[in-house]
Amino acid sequence: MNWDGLYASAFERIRDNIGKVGNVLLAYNTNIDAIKYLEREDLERRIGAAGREEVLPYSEKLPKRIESVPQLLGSILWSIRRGKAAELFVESCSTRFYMRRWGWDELRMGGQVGIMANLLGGVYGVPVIAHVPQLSRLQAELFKDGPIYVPKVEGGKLKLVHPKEFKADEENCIHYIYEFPRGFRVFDFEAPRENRFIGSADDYNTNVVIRPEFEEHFGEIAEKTELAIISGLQALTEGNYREPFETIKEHLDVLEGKGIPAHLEFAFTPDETVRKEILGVLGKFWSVGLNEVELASIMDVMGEKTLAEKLLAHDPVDPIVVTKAMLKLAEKTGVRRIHFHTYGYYLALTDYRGEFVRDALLFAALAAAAKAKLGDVRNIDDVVKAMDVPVNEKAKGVEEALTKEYGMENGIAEVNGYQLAFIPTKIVAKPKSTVGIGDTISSSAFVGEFALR
Ligand code: 8BR
Repeated sequence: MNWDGLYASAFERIRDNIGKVGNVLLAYNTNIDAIKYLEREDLERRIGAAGREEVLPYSEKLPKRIESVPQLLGSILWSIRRGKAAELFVESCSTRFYMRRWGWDELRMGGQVGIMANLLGGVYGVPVIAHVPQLSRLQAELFKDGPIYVPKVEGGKLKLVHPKEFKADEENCIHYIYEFPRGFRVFDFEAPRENRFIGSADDYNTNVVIRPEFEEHFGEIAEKTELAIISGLQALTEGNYREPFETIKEHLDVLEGKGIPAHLEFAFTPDETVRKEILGVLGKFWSVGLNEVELASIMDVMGEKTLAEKLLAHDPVDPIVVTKAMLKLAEKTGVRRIHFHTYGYYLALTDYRGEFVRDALLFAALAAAAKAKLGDVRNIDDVVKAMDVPVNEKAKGVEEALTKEYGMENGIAEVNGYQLAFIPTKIVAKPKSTVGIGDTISSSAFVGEFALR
């Protein structure tokens, strides 16, 4: 297969047609990521000042949430000792103030909506309407220039303005990211691999607080919308999901009623009750995007334990198992498109047919590779700079398995009344950044598909 030829032509056609795509509604999560690169002396001094005996117990067992400075420092140590990521909600305002004074080395756009708004609006020039739970000055500055809009109501009238023009001086939703490299030492501990601990000083995204403009004027916002991408439901828990879920269901009904295709970006959702609720509304979506861990977690709540285990048993992930899981999900929920991505390849199962589905996946993989290679993608022409990244060799076996099992040709097969599209991805050997790659992949493929229709 001449994948590089297909890559090049998919990119060109999407670049030439992406200008046709109208407003994309993005809801609900946007925040500020504040990155702090940990330093040994600084951290040891802080632990000493907070009291070593107070701090150390939390490096053995994480608290449920952070209510004090020793809990914060202990949780950071917990991550360092294991080389594992963890994320906790920071409850106390004095600890939030402590983090704020500790400071950061870098600020980045956070939350799937924020990341996708900057990619679609700021890089591709596709107009987006974004839900930003709180628009502080710091948050506004993280938006790129371009056709990115937030709804603003003035004198009862709805206007669309760039986030920098919103000027409402709202609260900061900051996710403090404490990063450490492999081999990082504090006292006698040494990090077995690089990772991060995240303390979320954010009451809005964690509860999916929906802005009044979106509660009161959603019909009008939807009127201006051509496509929608929904994300951020992963933060909900059994304790807080009911209220936002009511509004979200209303929003989905409005979108469905107007025939606006909506994509759900299904990030890992630790709470099982919430995962079941999401499964219950999946049929209202046109499309869903997920990786192997997320697909396995859905199989789990569908009672498909064997499939869930098999999904996580092989590297690269067994594509026949993935296809079976996607079929189960599509048949159970009625969702029309499932986009699966893993390290090395993507699949899309759709209840409609056409090479444009595969070509949109190729565009997304090129965008992901460009992001990994360059760190920041400034405009759509930067995406093509990833053409020289080689197509993943390991995906050859995946392609062969799909050809043998389903008679796949040119990355397309017919399976149980659905079309299955496959592509091998381009993998950057030494990525500059992998933050937000999943969001880049899903939004590029979804929007790319509609550019080709
Ligand atoms: P998730 O965080 O949603 O799993 O998305 C990450 C995706 O990024 C993976 O599925 C993989 O396809 C892609 N990816 C990663 Br991780 N590293 C990459 C790299 N170095 N080059 C290209 N794609 C990469």
